[in-house]
Amino acid sequence: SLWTKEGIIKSPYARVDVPNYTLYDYVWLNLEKWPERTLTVCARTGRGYTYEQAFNLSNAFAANLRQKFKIRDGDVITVMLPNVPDFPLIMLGVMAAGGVVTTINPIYTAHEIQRQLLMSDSKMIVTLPDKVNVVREAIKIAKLNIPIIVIKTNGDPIPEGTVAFNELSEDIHVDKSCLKKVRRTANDLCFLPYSSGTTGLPKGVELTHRNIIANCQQISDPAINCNEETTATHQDVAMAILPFFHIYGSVVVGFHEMAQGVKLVTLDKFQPEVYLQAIEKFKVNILFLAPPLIILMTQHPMASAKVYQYLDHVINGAAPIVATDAERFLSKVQRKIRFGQGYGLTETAPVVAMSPKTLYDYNAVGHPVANTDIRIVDNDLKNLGPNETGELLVRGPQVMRGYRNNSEANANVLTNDGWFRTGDLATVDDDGIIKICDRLKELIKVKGFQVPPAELEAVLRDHPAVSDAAVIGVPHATKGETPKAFVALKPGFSASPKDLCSFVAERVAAYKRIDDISVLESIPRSAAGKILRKDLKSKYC
Ligand code: AYL
Repeated sequence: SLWTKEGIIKSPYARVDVPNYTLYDYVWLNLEKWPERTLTVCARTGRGYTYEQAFNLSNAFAANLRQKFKIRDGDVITVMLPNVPDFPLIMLGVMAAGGVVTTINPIYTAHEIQRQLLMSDSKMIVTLPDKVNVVREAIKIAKLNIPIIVIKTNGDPIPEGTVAFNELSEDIHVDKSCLKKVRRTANDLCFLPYSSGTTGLPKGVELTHRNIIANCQQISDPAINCNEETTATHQDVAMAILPFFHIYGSVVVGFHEMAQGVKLVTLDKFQPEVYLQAIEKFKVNILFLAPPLIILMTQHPMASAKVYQYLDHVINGAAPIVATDAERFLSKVQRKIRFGQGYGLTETAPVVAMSPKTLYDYNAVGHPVANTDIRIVDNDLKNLGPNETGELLVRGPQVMRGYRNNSEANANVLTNDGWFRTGDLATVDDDGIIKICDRLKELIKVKGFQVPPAELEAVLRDHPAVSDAAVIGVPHATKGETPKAFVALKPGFSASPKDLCSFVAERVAAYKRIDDISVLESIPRSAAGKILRKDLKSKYC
Protein backbone atom coordinates (compact mmCIF):
# COMPACT_ATOMS: atom_id res chain seq x y z
CA SER A 1 0.00 0.00 0.00
CA LEU A 2 1.11 3.57 -0.61
CA TRP A 3 -0.34 4.51 2.80
CA THR A 4 2.01 4.33 5.78
CA LYS A 5 0.78 3.43 9.28
CA GLU A 6 0.97 7.13 10.25
CA GLY A 7 -1.31 8.13 7.38
CA ILE A 8 1.28 9.48 4.95
CA ILE A 9 0.77 8.69 1.26
CA LYS A 10 3.98 7.78 -0.59
CA SER A 11 4.78 8.04 -4.27
CA PRO A 12 4.62 4.76 -6.22
CA TYR A 13 7.40 5.97 -8.52
CA ALA A 14 11.09 5.09 -8.09
CA ARG A 15 13.11 7.80 -6.36
CA VAL A 16 14.76 10.18 -8.81
CA ASP A 17 18.20 11.65 -8.55
CA VAL A 18 18.25 15.46 -8.28
CA PRO A 19 21.63 16.44 -9.73
CA ASN A 20 23.53 19.30 -8.15
CA TYR A 21 23.36 21.57 -11.19
CA THR A 22 22.12 25.00 -12.02
CA LEU A 23 18.99 25.00 -14.17
CA TYR A 24 20.82 26.28 -17.27
CA ASP A 25 23.45 23.53 -16.98
CA TYR A 26 20.64 20.99 -16.57
CA VAL A 27 18.71 22.20 -19.62
CA TRP A 28 21.80 22.32 -21.85
CA LEU A 29 23.33 19.08 -20.52
CA ASN A 30 22.56 16.96 -23.60
CA LEU A 31 22.90 19.77 -26.10
CA GLU A 32 25.54 17.99 -28.18
CA LYS A 33 23.07 15.18 -28.88
CA TRP A 34 20.71 17.54 -30.75
CA PRO A 35 22.43 20.86 -31.67
CA GLU A 36 20.64 21.20 -35.02
CA ARG A 37 17.19 20.40 -33.65
CA THR A 38 14.66 23.21 -33.38
CA LEU A 39 14.19 24.50 -29.82
CA THR A 40 11.45 27.03 -30.52
CA VAL A 41 9.50 28.06 -33.59
CA CYS A 42 6.72 30.66 -33.72
CA ALA A 43 3.55 29.18 -35.22
CA ARG A 44 2.58 32.59 -36.61
CA THR A 45 5.83 33.89 -38.11
CA GLY A 46 8.14 30.85 -38.35
CA ARG A 47 10.81 32.75 -36.37
CA GLY A 48 12.79 30.42 -34.11
CA TYR A 49 16.05 28.90 -32.90
CA THR A 50 17.93 25.62 -32.93
CA TYR A 51 19.28 24.31 -29.63
CA GLU A 52 22.82 25.33 -30.53
CA GLN A 53 21.79 28.84 -31.61
CA ALA A 54 19.74 29.25 -28.45
CA PHE A 55 22.66 28.18 -26.25
CA ASN A 56 25.10 30.57 -27.91
CA LEU A 57 22.73 33.55 -28.08
CA SER A 58 21.54 33.02 -24.53
CA ASN A 59 25.10 33.04 -23.21
CA ALA A 60 26.08 36.12 -25.22
CA PHE A 61 23.00 37.84 -23.75
CA ALA A 62 24.12 36.69 -20.26
CA ALA A 63 27.64 38.07 -20.78
CA ASN A 64 26.22 41.42 -21.89
CA LEU A 65 23.90 41.52 -18.88
CA ARG A 66 26.99 41.35 -16.67
CA GLN A 67 29.21 43.65 -18.71
CA LYS A 68 26.88 46.32 -20.10
CA PHE A 69 24.22 46.26 -17.37
CA LYS A 70 26.33 45.24 -14.36
CA ILE A 71 23.93 42.45 -13.42
CA ARG A 72 25.31 40.55 -10.42
CA ASP A 73 24.54 37.23 -8.72
CA GLY A 74 21.04 37.30 -7.23
CA ASP A 75 19.80 40.38 -9.13
CA VAL A 76 16.16 40.09 -10.23
CA ILE A 77 15.16 40.78 -13.84
CA THR A 78 11.53 41.07 -14.93
CA VAL A 79 10.39 39.32 -18.09
CA MET A 80 7.03 40.59 -19.36
CA LEU A 81 6.39 38.80 -22.64
CA PRO A 82 3.90 36.63 -24.47
CA ASN A 83 5.23 33.31 -25.82
CA VAL A 84 7.77 34.59 -28.32
CA PRO A 85 10.42 32.04 -29.42
CA ASP A 86 13.11 34.08 -27.60
CA PHE A 87 11.46 33.63 -24.17
CA PRO A 88 13.42 30.50 -23.05
CA LEU A 89 16.72 32.07 -24.21
CA ILE A 90 16.01 35.11 -22.07
CA MET A 91 15.11 33.12 -18.95
CA LEU A 92 18.19 30.90 -19.24
CA GLY A 93 20.37 33.90 -20.13
CA VAL A 94 19.29 35.80 -17.01
CA MET A 95 20.05 32.72 -14.90
CA ALA A 96 23.43 32.17 -16.60
CA ALA A 97 24.29 35.77 -15.68
CA GLY A 98 23.62 34.83 -12.04
CA GLY A 99 20.24 36.56 -12.07
CA VAL A 100 16.76 35.60 -10.94
CA VAL A 101 13.81 35.71 -13.36
CA THR A 102 10.48 37.14 -12.31
CA THR A 103 7.67 37.02 -14.84
CA ILE A 104 4.70 39.33 -15.44
CA ASN A 105 1.64 38.70 -17.60
CA PRO A 106 2.04 41.05 -20.61
CA ILE A 107 -1.60 42.16 -20.35
CA TYR A 108 -1.03 43.59 -16.87
CA THR A 109 -1.86 47.26 -16.28
CA ALA A 110 0.73 49.82 -15.14
CA HIS A 111 -0.80 49.57 -11.66
CA GLU A 112 -0.15 45.81 -11.53
CA ILE A 113 3.32 46.01 -13.13
CA GLN A 114 4.69 48.66 -10.78
CA ARG A 115 3.77 46.64 -7.72
CA GLN A 116 5.77 43.62 -8.85
CA LEU A 117 8.73 45.73 -10.08
CA LEU A 118 8.96 47.27 -6.61
CA MET A 119 8.33 44.10 -4.61
CA SER A 120 10.84 42.07 -6.58
CA ASP A 121 13.43 44.87 -6.60
CA SER A 122 13.89 44.37 -10.34
CA LYS A 123 17.06 45.70 -11.93
CA MET A 124 15.70 45.71 -15.50
CA ILE A 125 12.74 44.59 -17.60
CA VAL A 126 12.46 42.68 -20.90
CA THR A 127 9.31 43.28 -22.93
CA LEU A 128 7.85 43.90 -26.42
CA PRO A 129 8.09 47.29 -28.22
CA ASP A 130 4.32 47.81 -27.99
CA LYS A 131 4.44 47.37 -24.19
CA VAL A 132 7.06 50.08 -23.64
CA ASN A 133 4.46 52.80 -22.92
CA VAL A 134 2.71 50.88 -20.16
CA VAL A 135 6.07 49.74 -18.75
CA ARG A 136 7.33 53.35 -18.69
CA GLU A 137 4.17 54.39 -16.86
CA ALA A 138 4.75 51.61 -14.29
CA ILE A 139 8.41 52.58 -13.86
CA LYS A 140 7.31 56.18 -13.29
CA ILE A 141 4.68 55.26 -10.66
CA ALA A 142 7.26 53.08 -8.90
CA LYS A 143 9.80 55.95 -9.05
CA LEU A 144 12.40 53.62 -10.56
CA ASN A 145 15.01 54.10 -13.20
CA ILE A 146 15.69 50.75 -14.84
CA PRO A 147 16.67 49.80 -18.41
CA ILE A 148 14.12 48.33 -20.82
CA ILE A 149 15.17 45.58 -23.22
CA VAL A 150 12.80 44.84 -26.11
CA ILE A 151 12.32 41.90 -28.43
CA LYS A 152 12.20 42.89 -32.09
CA THR A 153 9.55 40.72 -33.73
CA ASN A 154 9.60 42.60 -37.07
CA GLY A 155 11.60 45.24 -38.95
CA ASP A 156 10.08 48.24 -37.16
CA PRO A 157 12.51 50.51 -35.29
CA ILE A 158 12.47 50.00 -31.52
CA PRO A 159 11.29 52.75 -29.14
CA GLU A 160 13.89 55.36 -28.34
CA GLY A 161 15.81 54.74 -25.14
CA THR A 162 15.34 50.96 -25.21
CA VAL A 163 17.87 48.26 -26.13
CA ALA A 164 17.17 45.42 -28.57
CA PHE A 165 17.60 41.90 -27.19
CA ASN A 166 19.10 40.69 -30.47
CA GLU A 167 21.86 43.30 -30.29
CA LEU A 168 22.93 41.80 -26.98
CA SER A 169 22.50 38.16 -27.99
CA GLU A 170 24.03 38.44 -31.47
CA ASP A 171 27.02 40.42 -30.22
CA ILE A 172 29.92 38.26 -31.42
CA HIS A 173 32.52 40.42 -29.70
CA VAL A 174 31.25 40.01 -26.15
CA ASP A 175 33.70 38.24 -23.86
CA LYS A 176 31.86 35.25 -22.41
CA SER A 177 34.66 34.49 -19.98
CA CYS A 178 33.04 36.93 -17.53
CA LEU A 179 30.41 34.22 -16.94
CA LYS A 180 33.07 32.21 -15.12
CA LYS A 181 32.71 34.74 -12.29
CA VAL A 182 29.08 33.75 -11.75
CA ARG A 183 28.78 31.89 -8.44
CA ARG A 184 25.50 30.02 -8.45
CA THR A 185 24.75 26.68 -6.87
CA ALA A 186 21.71 24.42 -6.97
CA ASN A 187 20.42 25.96 -3.75
CA ASP A 188 20.43 29.54 -5.01
CA LEU A 189 17.28 31.22 -6.31
CA CYS A 190 16.65 31.31 -10.04
CA PHE A 191 12.92 31.97 -10.45
CA LEU A 192 10.54 34.30 -8.61
CA PRO A 193 6.99 33.91 -9.94
CA TYR A 194 4.17 35.64 -8.04
CA SER A 195 1.32 33.82 -6.33
CA SER A 196 -1.20 34.93 -3.72
CA GLY A 197 -1.12 31.47 -2.14
CA THR A 198 -3.72 30.88 0.54
CA THR A 199 -4.61 34.46 1.31
CA GLY A 200 -3.77 38.08 0.57
CA LEU A 201 -1.91 39.78 -2.25
CA PRO A 202 0.53 38.15 -4.72
CA LYS A 203 3.84 37.23 -3.11
CA GLY A 204 7.20 36.34 -4.65
CA VAL A 205 7.63 32.55 -4.65
CA GLU A 206 11.31 31.76 -4.10
CA LEU A 207 12.27 28.81 -6.29
CA THR A 208 15.81 27.46 -6.39
CA HIS A 209 17.59 25.73 -9.26
CA ARG A 210 17.14 22.52 -7.26
CA ASN A 211 13.36 23.00 -6.86
CA ILE A 212 12.88 23.23 -10.62
CA ILE A 213 15.37 20.52 -11.59
CA ALA A 214 13.71 18.21 -9.05
CA ASN A 215 10.33 18.83 -10.65
CA CYS A 216 11.67 18.26 -14.19
CA GLN A 217 13.16 14.96 -13.00
CA GLN A 218 9.98 14.00 -11.15
CA ILE A 219 7.75 14.39 -14.19
CA SER A 220 10.23 12.54 -16.39
CA ASP A 221 9.39 9.20 -14.73
CA PRO A 222 8.60 6.70 -17.52
CA ALA A 223 5.13 6.09 -16.03
CA ILE A 224 4.10 9.70 -16.60
CA ASN A 225 6.56 11.27 -19.04
CA CYS A 226 5.23 12.23 -22.47
CA ASN A 227 8.53 11.95 -24.34
CA GLU A 228 10.34 9.54 -26.58
CA GLU A 229 14.09 10.05 -26.69
CA THR A 230 15.28 12.71 -29.14
CA THR A 231 17.49 10.97 -31.73
CA ALA A 232 18.76 11.43 -35.28
CA THR A 233 15.37 10.31 -36.54
CA HIS A 234 12.93 11.42 -33.84
CA GLN A 235 11.95 14.66 -32.11
CA ASP A 236 8.75 15.14 -30.11
CA VAL A 237 6.79 18.33 -30.74
CA ALA A 238 5.01 20.13 -27.91
CA MET A 239 2.79 23.17 -28.31
CA ALA A 240 3.87 26.05 -26.09
CA ILE A 241 0.49 27.76 -25.94
CA LEU A 242 0.33 27.99 -22.14
CA PRO A 243 2.14 31.14 -21.10
CA PHE A 244 5.83 30.87 -20.18
CA PHE A 245 5.20 33.62 -17.62
CA HIS A 246 3.20 31.08 -15.58
CA ILE A 247 4.95 28.17 -13.85
CA TYR A 248 3.00 25.58 -15.87
CA GLY A 249 4.34 27.01 -19.13
CA SER A 250 7.87 27.74 -17.95
CA VAL A 251 8.65 24.51 -16.08
CA VAL A 252 6.34 21.75 -17.37
CA VAL A 253 6.31 22.86 -21.01
CA GLY A 254 9.58 24.84 -21.08
CA PHE A 255 12.47 23.57 -18.96
CA HIS A 256 11.21 19.98 -18.69
CA GLU A 257 10.73 19.56 -22.44
CA MET A 258 13.89 21.49 -23.40
CA ALA A 259 16.01 19.20 -21.23
CA GLN A 260 14.75 16.37 -23.44
CA GLY A 261 15.43 18.06 -26.78
CA VAL A 262 11.78 18.66 -27.70
CA LYS A 263 10.59 21.15 -30.35
CA LEU A 264 8.41 23.86 -28.80
CA VAL A 265 5.89 25.51 -31.11
CA THR A 266 5.24 28.95 -29.62
CA LEU A 267 2.33 31.29 -30.19
CA ASP A 268 2.57 34.92 -29.09
CA LYS A 269 -1.04 35.95 -29.78
CA PHE A 270 -3.95 33.63 -29.18
CA GLN A 271 -5.62 33.17 -32.55
CA PRO A 272 -7.70 29.96 -32.46
CA GLU A 273 -7.31 29.30 -36.21
CA VAL A 274 -3.53 29.74 -36.18
CA TYR A 275 -3.35 27.55 -33.08
CA LEU A 276 -5.45 24.72 -34.51
CA GLN A 277 -3.68 24.83 -37.89
CA ALA A 278 -0.30 24.70 -36.16
CA ILE A 279 -1.21 21.53 -34.25
CA GLU A 280 -1.55 19.72 -37.58
CA LYS A 281 1.14 21.60 -39.53
CA PHE A 282 3.91 21.06 -36.94
CA LYS A 283 2.72 17.50 -36.17
CA VAL A 284 2.28 18.36 -32.50
CA ASN A 285 2.18 15.16 -30.44
CA ILE A 286 2.24 16.63 -26.91
CA LEU A 287 -0.27 19.14 -25.61
CA PHE A 288 -0.24 20.66 -22.14
CA LEU A 289 -3.56 22.40 -21.63
CA ALA A 290 -5.95 23.95 -19.16
CA PRO A 291 -9.75 23.48 -19.22
CA PRO A 292 -10.74 26.57 -21.32
CA LEU A 293 -8.43 25.46 -24.16
CA ILE A 294 -9.80 21.93 -24.07
CA ILE A 295 -13.31 23.34 -24.37
CA LEU A 296 -12.25 25.55 -27.30
CA MET A 297 -10.62 22.57 -29.00
CA THR A 298 -13.94 20.75 -28.80
CA GLN A 299 -16.26 23.53 -29.90
CA HIS A 300 -14.30 25.35 -32.61
CA PRO A 301 -15.62 24.69 -36.15
CA MET A 302 -12.07 23.86 -37.30
CA ALA A 303 -11.59 21.20 -34.62
CA SER A 304 -11.35 17.78 -36.28
CA ALA A 305 -9.75 14.36 -36.04
CA LYS A 306 -7.48 15.45 -38.92
CA VAL A 307 -6.17 18.44 -36.95
CA TYR A 308 -5.48 16.13 -33.99
CA GLN A 309 -4.05 13.21 -35.99
CA TYR A 310 -0.52 13.36 -34.51
CA LEU A 311 -1.50 13.74 -30.85
CA ASP A 312 -0.21 11.14 -28.36
CA HIS A 313 -0.46 12.94 -25.00
CA VAL A 314 -2.88 15.56 -23.75
CA ILE A 315 -2.39 16.73 -20.17
CA ASN A 316 -4.76 18.99 -18.26
CA GLY A 317 -3.54 21.07 -15.35
CA ALA A 318 -3.97 24.27 -13.34
CA ALA A 319 -7.73 23.82 -12.80
CA PRO A 320 -10.19 20.91 -12.62
CA ILE A 321 -11.55 19.57 -15.89
CA VAL A 322 -15.24 18.61 -16.08
CA ALA A 323 -15.35 14.92 -17.10
CA THR A 324 -17.87 15.53 -19.90
CA ASP A 325 -15.59 18.24 -21.38
CA ALA A 326 -12.71 15.75 -21.49
CA GLU A 327 -14.95 13.09 -23.07
CA ARG A 328 -16.27 15.48 -25.72
CA PHE A 329 -12.72 16.48 -26.62
CA LEU A 330 -11.59 12.86 -26.92
CA SER A 331 -14.54 12.04 -29.15
CA LYS A 332 -13.29 14.80 -31.50
CA VAL A 333 -9.85 13.16 -31.56
CA GLN A 334 -11.40 9.82 -32.58
CA ARG A 335 -8.29 7.86 -31.59
CA LYS A 336 -7.24 6.38 -28.29
CA ILE A 337 -4.69 8.83 -26.92
CA ARG A 338 -3.47 9.47 -23.43
CA PHE A 339 -5.42 12.02 -21.41
CA GLY A 340 -3.65 12.82 -18.16
CA GLN A 341 -3.91 15.37 -15.40
CA GLY A 342 -1.36 17.26 -13.38
CA TYR A 343 -1.97 18.99 -10.08
CA GLY A 344 0.23 21.41 -8.26
CA LEU A 345 0.95 25.02 -7.41
CA THR A 346 3.42 27.78 -8.21
CA GLU A 347 4.78 27.11 -4.70
CA THR A 348 5.64 23.49 -5.64
CA ALA A 349 7.53 24.32 -8.87
CA PRO A 350 4.71 23.21 -9.82
CA VAL A 351 3.83 19.49 -10.01
CA VAL A 352 2.71 17.58 -6.89
CA ALA A 353 0.75 14.81 -8.60
CA MET A 354 0.31 13.51 -12.11
CA SER A 355 -1.75 10.69 -13.53
CA PRO A 356 0.12 7.72 -14.95
CA LYS A 357 -0.34 6.89 -18.64
CA THR A 358 -2.72 4.08 -17.69
CA LEU A 359 -5.19 6.18 -15.68
CA TYR A 360 -8.33 7.48 -17.41
CA ASP A 361 -10.19 9.03 -14.50
CA TYR A 362 -10.94 12.66 -15.32
CA ASN A 363 -11.73 13.44 -11.68
CA ALA A 364 -8.37 12.19 -10.44
CA VAL A 365 -4.88 13.66 -10.62
CA GLY A 366 -3.01 10.39 -10.09
CA HIS A 367 -0.32 9.76 -7.49
CA PRO A 368 2.28 11.97 -5.83
CA VAL A 369 5.30 12.32 -8.14
CA ALA A 370 8.63 10.72 -7.15
CA ASN A 371 10.35 11.81 -3.89
CA THR A 372 7.06 13.37 -2.78
CA ASP A 373 4.91 12.57 0.27
CA ILE A 374 1.46 13.92 0.87
CA ARG A 375 -1.06 13.74 3.66
CA ILE A 376 -4.67 14.74 4.09
CA VAL A 377 -5.42 16.55 7.33
CA ASP A 378 -8.28 17.95 9.39
CA ASN A 379 -8.45 21.47 10.85
CA ASP A 380 -5.98 20.51 13.60
CA LEU A 381 -3.50 19.13 11.01
CA LYS A 382 -4.23 15.55 12.23
CA ASN A 383 -3.88 12.94 9.49
CA LEU A 384 -7.05 11.59 7.93
CA GLY A 385 -7.46 8.17 6.30
CA PRO A 386 -8.45 6.82 2.88
CA ASN A 387 -11.47 8.51 1.23
CA GLU A 388 -11.72 11.20 3.91
CA THR A 389 -11.75 14.83 2.74
CA GLY A 390 -9.26 17.29 4.16
CA GLU A 391 -6.48 19.72 3.33
CA LEU A 392 -3.65 18.35 1.19
CA LEU A 393 -0.13 18.81 2.59
CA VAL A 394 3.04 18.15 0.57
CA ARG A 395 6.66 17.34 1.39
CA GLY A 396 9.26 17.10 -1.37
CA PRO A 397 12.29 18.68 -3.07
CA GLN A 398 10.04 20.83 -5.28
CA VAL A 399 8.53 22.83 -2.38
CA MET A 400 9.59 26.50 -2.50
CA ARG A 401 12.09 27.99 -0.11
CA GLY A 402 9.37 30.44 0.95
CA TYR A 403 7.66 33.68 0.03
CA ARG A 404 10.11 36.53 -0.45
CA ASN A 405 10.44 38.74 2.63
CA ASN A 406 7.23 37.46 4.19
CA SER A 407 7.77 35.49 7.38
CA GLU A 408 4.11 35.78 8.34
CA ALA A 409 2.86 34.14 5.13
CA ASN A 410 5.62 31.52 5.43
CA ALA A 411 4.57 30.65 8.97
CA ASN A 412 1.03 30.10 7.70
CA VAL A 413 1.92 27.60 4.97
CA LEU A 414 5.22 25.95 5.95
CA THR A 415 4.97 23.77 9.08
CA ASN A 416 7.86 23.28 11.51
CA ASP A 417 8.20 19.64 10.49
CA GLY A 418 8.67 20.39 6.80
CA TRP A 419 5.22 20.21 5.24
CA PHE A 420 3.65 22.73 2.86
CA ARG A 421 -0.08 23.50 3.21
CA THR A 422 -1.72 23.73 -0.23
CA GLY A 423 -5.06 25.18 0.85
CA ASP A 424 -6.73 22.61 -1.40
CA LEU A 425 -9.30 20.05 -0.25
CA ALA A 426 -8.65 16.52 -1.48
CA THR A 427 -9.25 12.83 -0.88
CA VAL A 428 -6.93 9.89 -1.47
CA ASP A 429 -8.30 6.37 -1.96
CA ASP A 430 -6.85 3.02 -0.82
CA ASP A 431 -4.78 2.83 -4.01
CA GLY A 432 -3.20 6.23 -3.40
CA ILE A 433 -5.14 8.01 -6.16
CA ILE A 434 -5.71 11.71 -5.39
CA LYS A 435 -8.85 13.67 -6.16
CA ILE A 436 -8.96 17.44 -5.69
CA CYS A 437 -12.40 18.34 -4.30
CA ASP A 438 -12.42 22.06 -3.65
CA ARG A 439 -10.36 25.04 -2.58
CA LEU A 440 -10.16 25.86 1.10
CA LYS A 441 -8.24 29.05 0.39
CA GLU A 442 -9.80 32.29 -0.85
CA LEU A 443 -8.00 32.19 -4.23
CA ILE A 444 -10.21 32.40 -7.35
CA LYS A 445 -9.03 30.83 -10.62
CA VAL A 446 -10.35 32.27 -13.89
CA LYS A 447 -9.33 30.19 -16.93
CA GLY A 448 -6.59 28.65 -14.77
CA PHE A 449 -5.14 32.07 -13.86
CA GLN A 450 -4.96 33.31 -10.30
CA VAL A 451 -7.35 36.08 -9.31
CA PRO A 452 -6.60 36.95 -5.69
CA PRO A 453 -9.73 38.36 -3.99
CA ALA A 454 -7.57 40.55 -1.73
CA GLU A 455 -6.19 42.32 -4.80
CA LEU A 456 -9.65 43.18 -6.15
CA GLU A 457 -10.87 44.16 -2.68
CA ALA A 458 -7.94 46.57 -2.35
CA VAL A 459 -8.79 48.13 -5.74
CA LEU A 460 -12.47 48.51 -4.76
CA ARG A 461 -11.56 50.09 -1.42
CA ASP A 462 -9.54 52.70 -3.34
CA HIS A 463 -12.81 53.97 -4.82
CA PRO A 464 -13.84 57.19 -3.03
CA ALA A 465 -17.38 55.94 -2.33
CA VAL A 466 -16.47 52.47 -1.02
CA SER A 467 -15.99 51.80 2.68
CA ASP A 468 -15.57 48.01 2.54
CA ALA A 469 -15.45 45.27 -0.09
CA ALA A 470 -15.44 41.48 -0.42
CA VAL A 471 -14.81 39.32 -3.48
CA ILE A 472 -15.68 35.65 -3.92
CA GLY A 473 -15.53 33.20 -6.83
CA VAL A 474 -18.67 31.84 -8.48
CA PRO A 475 -18.76 28.87 -10.87
CA HIS A 476 -18.62 29.63 -14.62
CA ALA A 477 -19.19 27.15 -17.47
CA THR A 478 -16.12 27.93 -19.59
CA LYS A 479 -13.86 30.02 -17.31
CA GLY A 480 -14.12 27.71 -14.28
CA GLU A 481 -14.82 30.59 -11.94
CA THR A 482 -15.45 34.32 -12.15
CA PRO A 483 -15.20 36.98 -9.41
CA LYS A 484 -18.28 38.47 -7.77
CA ALA A 485 -17.98 41.51 -5.52
CA PHE A 486 -19.89 42.97 -2.58
CA VAL A 487 -19.33 46.52 -1.42
CA ALA A 488 -20.51 48.73 1.39
CA LEU A 489 -20.65 52.47 0.66
CA LYS A 490 -19.55 55.39 2.83
CA PRO A 491 -22.49 57.28 4.37
CA GLY A 492 -23.66 60.02 2.02
CA PHE A 493 -21.81 58.57 -1.00
CA SER A 494 -23.26 56.77 -3.98
CA ALA A 495 -21.77 54.67 -6.78
CA SER A 496 -23.51 52.42 -9.27
CA PRO A 497 -22.33 48.84 -9.79
CA LYS A 498 -21.53 49.84 -13.40
CA ASP A 499 -19.23 52.68 -12.27
CA LEU A 500 -17.50 50.35 -9.84
CA CYS A 501 -17.00 47.72 -12.55
CA SER A 502 -15.29 50.23 -14.84
CA PHE A 503 -13.22 51.55 -11.92
CA VAL A 504 -11.85 48.02 -11.44
CA ALA A 505 -11.48 47.40 -15.20
CA GLU A 506 -9.15 50.40 -15.55
CA ARG A 507 -6.81 49.01 -12.93
CA VAL A 508 -6.55 45.25 -13.55
CA ALA A 509 -5.85 42.83 -16.40
CA ALA A 510 -8.92 41.79 -18.41
CA TYR A 511 -9.33 38.32 -16.87
CA LYS A 512 -9.55 39.85 -13.36
CA ARG A 513 -12.42 42.19 -14.24
CA ILE A 514 -15.62 42.01 -12.21
CA ASP A 515 -18.99 42.27 -13.90
CA ASP A 516 -21.19 41.45 -10.93
CA ILE A 517 -21.15 43.85 -7.96
CA SER A 518 -23.80 44.07 -5.24
CA VAL A 519 -24.12 46.83 -2.69
CA LEU A 520 -24.70 45.65 0.90
CA GLU A 521 -25.32 47.53 4.15
CA SER A 522 -22.09 46.06 5.49
CA ILE A 523 -19.63 43.28 4.66
CA PRO A 524 -19.99 40.29 7.03
CA ARG A 525 -16.78 39.94 9.04
CA SER A 526 -15.72 37.74 11.97
CA ALA A 527 -14.84 39.20 15.37
CA ALA A 528 -11.19 39.12 14.24
CA GLY A 529 -12.09 41.13 11.13
CA LYS A 530 -11.89 38.33 8.56
CA ILE A 531 -14.37 38.46 5.68
CA LEU A 532 -16.95 35.68 6.10
CA ARG A 533 -16.75 34.45 2.51
CA LYS A 534 -18.71 31.28 3.23
CA ASP A 535 -21.65 33.35 4.48
CA LEU A 536 -21.59 35.49 1.34
CA LYS A 537 -21.48 32.35 -0.82
CA SER A 538 -24.37 30.62 0.93
CA LYS A 539 -26.52 33.74 1.15
CA TYR A 540 -26.04 35.28 -2.30
CA CYS A 541 -24.86 32.52 -4.70
P1 AYL B 1 -1.20 28.11 -9.49
N1 AYL B 1 -7.29 20.20 -10.53
C1 AYL B 1 -7.87 21.08 -9.69
N2 AYL B 1 -7.28 22.20 -9.24
C2 AYL B 1 -6.02 22.43 -9.64
C3 AYL B 1 -5.34 21.55 -10.51
C4 AYL B 1 -6.02 20.39 -10.97
N3 AYL B 1 -5.48 19.53 -11.80
N4 AYL B 1 -4.09 22.05 -10.70
C5 AYL B 1 -4.00 23.20 -9.99
N5 AYL B 1 -5.17 23.44 -9.35
C6 AYL B 1 -5.50 24.60 -8.53
O1 AYL B 1 -0.26 28.48 -8.41
C7 AYL B 1 -5.34 24.31 -7.04
O2 AYL B 1 -6.33 25.00 -6.32
O3 AYL B 1 -0.51 26.88 -10.17
C8 AYL B 1 -3.97 24.85 -6.73
O4 AYL B 1 -3.78 25.17 -5.38
O5 AYL B 1 -1.60 29.15 -10.47
C9 AYL B 1 -3.94 26.08 -7.61
O6 AYL B 1 -4.59 25.65 -8.81
C10 AYL B 1 -2.53 26.54 -7.90
O7 AYL B 1 -2.55 27.56 -8.85
C11 AYL B 1 0.65 20.58 -13.82
C12 AYL B 1 0.33 21.71 -14.52
C13 AYL B 1 0.38 21.81 -11.82
C14 AYL B 1 0.03 22.87 -13.87
C15 AYL B 1 0.10 22.95 -12.53
C16 AYL B 1 -0.35 24.05 -11.76
C17 AYL B 1 0.05 25.33 -11.79
C18 AYL B 1 -1.04 26.23 -11.21
C19 AYL B 1 0.67 20.64 -12.45
O8 AYL B 1 0.93 19.44 -14.46
